[in-house]
Amino acid sequence: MKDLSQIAKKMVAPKKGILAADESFPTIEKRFAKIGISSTEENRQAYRQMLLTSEGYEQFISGVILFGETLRQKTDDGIPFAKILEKKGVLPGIKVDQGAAAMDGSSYEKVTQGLEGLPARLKEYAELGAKFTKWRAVYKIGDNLPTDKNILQNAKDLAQFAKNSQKAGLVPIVEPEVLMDGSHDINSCVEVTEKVLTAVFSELKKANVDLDGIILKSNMALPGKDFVSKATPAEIAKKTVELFKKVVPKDVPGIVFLSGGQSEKEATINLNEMNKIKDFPWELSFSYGRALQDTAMNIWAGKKENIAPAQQKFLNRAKMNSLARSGSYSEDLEE
Ligand code: 5MM
Repeated sequence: MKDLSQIAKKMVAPKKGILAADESFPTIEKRFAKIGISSTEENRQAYRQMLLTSEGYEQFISGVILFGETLRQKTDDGIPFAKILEKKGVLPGIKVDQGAAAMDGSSYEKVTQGLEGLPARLKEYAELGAKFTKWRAVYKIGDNLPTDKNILQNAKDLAQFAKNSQKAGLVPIVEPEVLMDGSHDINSCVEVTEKVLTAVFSELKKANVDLDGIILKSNMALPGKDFVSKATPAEIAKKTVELFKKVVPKDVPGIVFLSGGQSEKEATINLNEMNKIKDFPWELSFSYGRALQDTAMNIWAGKKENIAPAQQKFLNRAKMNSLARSGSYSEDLEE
């Protein structure tokens, strides 16, 4: 357990955050479609190679969440991606859920899949060099949604995932994501997130998961994408920290945010605003996917000649978020 707690602390080390590069096949296909390239194994390897072999991001990034395929892939020179990360002192992690499926045939609510055969997969991932794992559950806010039944089922499964990961010597990133989809206000997001996190921590406790050996990955308190107005960074920060203080035990070493559809800058500004508050017991960090990759991916666009400028953009985004870890970011520092 001491090892798990040390890894967890390293994952949320000051000034650093986690890159989420664990897009599943359907998600990477969607992202690549936007830049006009097809999701072939070759393109996925080339893209992840561009990101993972970038120089200098290890100053700002403590770990990378990979997709199963990527953990088994190598650079053009035959070096496994996990080794590239290891050499940089960056922890390799792995998404172990197998996506979300409709709950009881309902098209509205989803339950994350992947518990079957999980111990065997975890063993293999640890052998391939993974140090941590991730499992994401998703909740949509709507009329009477999410239901208690859905919240409970996802919480139980997150706890089983976390317990199994710890047994395999891997630090679980527990990710219940309340989606930004919809026209709800920020208070509805606070209410649902609080309910979801309460259920998650209750199930983690029942499953005897060691809280100092997990990382929580959460959404921020935000109004829905289609709500009439945006919230200010100060309001987002205040409401998010207040809600965490009610439900996240202080033994948890860190909370990392997903960006969930915020722009790159919004995600950085909001994290910065949170870290200005300072009065909380955990590290508050980032584990962004889109908010670390969007510009870099657009510039790369599948072309070799764009690798260097794309890497530069990735490095810059990682640096801006690193500054936000201590509340030292300001927009005039942007390139
Ligand atoms: C990178 O996206 C991850 C994988 O999602 P799928 O299983 O749907 O392909 C996702 O879990 C991600 O780690 C988090 O949601 C954070 O990503 P964003 O883009 O929200 O920061």
